[in-house]
Amino acid sequence: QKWKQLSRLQRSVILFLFAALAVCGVISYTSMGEPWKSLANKPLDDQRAEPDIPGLKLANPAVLPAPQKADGNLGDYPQLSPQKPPKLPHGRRGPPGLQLKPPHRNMRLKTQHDTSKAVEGPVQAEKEEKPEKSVISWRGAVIEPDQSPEPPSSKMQEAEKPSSVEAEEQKEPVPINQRQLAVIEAFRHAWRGYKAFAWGHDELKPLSKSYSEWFGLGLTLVDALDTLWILGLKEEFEEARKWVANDLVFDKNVDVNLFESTIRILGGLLSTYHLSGDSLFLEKAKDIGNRLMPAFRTPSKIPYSDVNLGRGSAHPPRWTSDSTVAEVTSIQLEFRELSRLTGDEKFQSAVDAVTKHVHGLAGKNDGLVPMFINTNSGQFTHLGVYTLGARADSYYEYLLKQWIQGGKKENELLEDYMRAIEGVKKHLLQRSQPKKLIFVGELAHGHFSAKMDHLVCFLPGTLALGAHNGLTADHMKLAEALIETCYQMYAQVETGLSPEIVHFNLHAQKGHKDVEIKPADRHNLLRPETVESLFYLYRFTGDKKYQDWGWEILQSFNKYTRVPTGGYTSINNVQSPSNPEPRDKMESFFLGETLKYLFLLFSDDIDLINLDKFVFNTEAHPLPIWVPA
Ligand code: DMJ
Repeated sequence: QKWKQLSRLQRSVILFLFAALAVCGVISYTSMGEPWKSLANKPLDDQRAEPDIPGLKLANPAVLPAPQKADGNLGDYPQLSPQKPPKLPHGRRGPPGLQLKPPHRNMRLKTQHDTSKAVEGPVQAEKEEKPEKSVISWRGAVIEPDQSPEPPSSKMQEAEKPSSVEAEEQKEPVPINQRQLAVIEAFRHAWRGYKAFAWGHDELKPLSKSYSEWFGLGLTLVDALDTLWILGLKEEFEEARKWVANDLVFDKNVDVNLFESTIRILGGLLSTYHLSGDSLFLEKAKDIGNRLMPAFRTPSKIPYSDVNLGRGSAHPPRWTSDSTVAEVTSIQLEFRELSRLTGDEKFQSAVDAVTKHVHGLAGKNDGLVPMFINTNSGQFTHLGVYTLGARADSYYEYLLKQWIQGGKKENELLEDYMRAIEGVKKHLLQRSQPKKLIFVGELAHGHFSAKMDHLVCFLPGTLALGAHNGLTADHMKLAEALIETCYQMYAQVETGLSPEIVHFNLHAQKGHKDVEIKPADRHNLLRPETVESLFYLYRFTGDKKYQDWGWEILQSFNKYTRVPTGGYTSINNVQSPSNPEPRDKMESFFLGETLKYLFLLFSDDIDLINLDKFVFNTEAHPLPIWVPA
């Protein structure tokens, strides 16, 4: 009525004002754009003096996803149906302002469809958003300037305190697709063998229908706990839980390797605690964590490689007083998380001292580290050899991942990571012939070697994770190039499976492929690194070729490593499809990592272990990213 009473002129003025306001709104919205993208796309050197970028927001707080429901016909692999492209997380924000939800005590297994508990949706959560803080940048990375690290004890209060807010988003369940079902089928087949012939022992020997012991701690079972949870295998999980409750005992006169037991057992228990909320797993994690601490009692505080869990004594390997660099620098995510959960600072203090010491150590070559470190002197030894493969690999991975875990505040970690990647670019990258694949070689006393371990294939995933977290976009480009190379390490081989080590051809020769394999290197241990990187690349790009490559790899595993009576086996000869020479051993990381990453790679649900909320340890056990203070 009032509108009708206005004169034509008055109406025109009002309409004009509305139109002007709308235009201003559109202009200011589009000019804001996505500030982290423009930052990330600048060349590295241009980014050093990047001004503050207000409004830039980093990691989302951790929340705990419900497990996937797994059912359906597992017996065959029907024709693949096209999948919807994933919602890419680049521009996506999780519900901000939510607290880290401590898992419920005695929580029962939940399925994705179990939404009976109160949940806070994104709209409500939006209201709780804290005012955003300004950021500074360092060589292409974004850093929160005013958040000093908190002592673990106060974080523990936060982690253990029950929260009134359920930190779960209410969302439509994403159905399990055919490729995921094929992974579940493979897992069940492997589990069947383990259960029948190796239950409670470290590794299945599927051909001899027996087992091998390494630490005598049910390694495969513990390593596989969170995979069972993520794949939604409830019955198997309950059975395994019972074994942990009744039979997993660490008070044993047994020598274990500090690194291996940390990443596989401590890491596996911590992530299972976070996913399931069952305090049994935290209790077990505390127990083994305490028993591993004697390893740090060395003159230099660089830990020994071996610890006796029952006796509380530790020692280096018999032939040396050196430890491996990757081993002493890739236990940090787990020990830091244990401190946060228990409130006991000693775990974090011990590993942070190692990180700090290595940060300041001489003997690096443009951020690249040697492979050994002496536990008496604390100095690097065997100087002059640099690799991203065995004995150094996860040093680089944990620099980035600790930085992410801690909320991107610990600048020295980032500094070392960025410097190391520059070192890789400067000293270790080369192109092969004929396909001109970019690969990561090795440097020995100034001489380049075109050798690349399969282990190096963790790098594309790590680079992509860094780029996703605001680091320079050329890391993503390198990640894309390197994952192509890792894929070719499978595709160019007769069985479609990568050998342990390849040598790349630097010169084109008639009839030769890029990849050469020496007889001593042609085994395959069911390793995860390539499918791990495929998972990250797919999550961050949505390019389905990465899923297709992973699918090819799964089929090759099924064709050449599957043992009919249950389980999968390492093989000796990836170049012989007629006789790949089974080794009669299923490594625990096949269940802990390889099949888990394949399952996640085939999923289009970015909340199935959301990478803005969780960071995977080097054994594929997801740990929460700490909530910024
Ligand atoms: C695993 O134990 C871990 O991924 C580690 O970082 C490297 N070796 C194996 C898998 O290849």
